[in-house]
Amino acid sequence: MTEPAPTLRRTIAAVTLAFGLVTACGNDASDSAADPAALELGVAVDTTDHRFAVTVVETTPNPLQVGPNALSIRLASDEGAAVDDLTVTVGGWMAAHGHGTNPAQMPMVRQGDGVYAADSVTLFMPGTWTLTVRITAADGTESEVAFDTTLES
Ligand SMILES: [Cu+2]
Repeated sequence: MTEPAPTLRRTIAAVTLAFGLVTACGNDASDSAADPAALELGVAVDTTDHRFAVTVVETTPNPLQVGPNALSIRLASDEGAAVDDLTVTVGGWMAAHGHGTNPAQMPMVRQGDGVYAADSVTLFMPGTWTLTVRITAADGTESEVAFDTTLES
């Protein structure tokens, strides 16, 4: 038995290392791939104007599915206080296909304690949807936040 030449040993070591990295990444990818359409729950995301913090409370089902979905969110001021006097809508858009939900935006109904809910957001095909929550404050100003989600067929 002859030992592999030093260069070959280095190559083997490099390949083993690379394979290990790929495997580690692959595990991460498959973890998220298991829930391709799951929105991150309980994490506050600022509206683009930083006026409100928007937290997805729950989706039904979770992950989201092709077809009707229920969605609830909590809206807070930038100081963290629940805000209940807002007009809120949600809609979906598929940028890759240039079409959206019908209607484009649908109302989210006030539940109290800053929570607003829509019970039938119909995402009618697999692929990546951008869900946009549009918030109209009592003074008429509009704020927006968007969440991307990819639905499998
Ligand atoms: Cu589409």
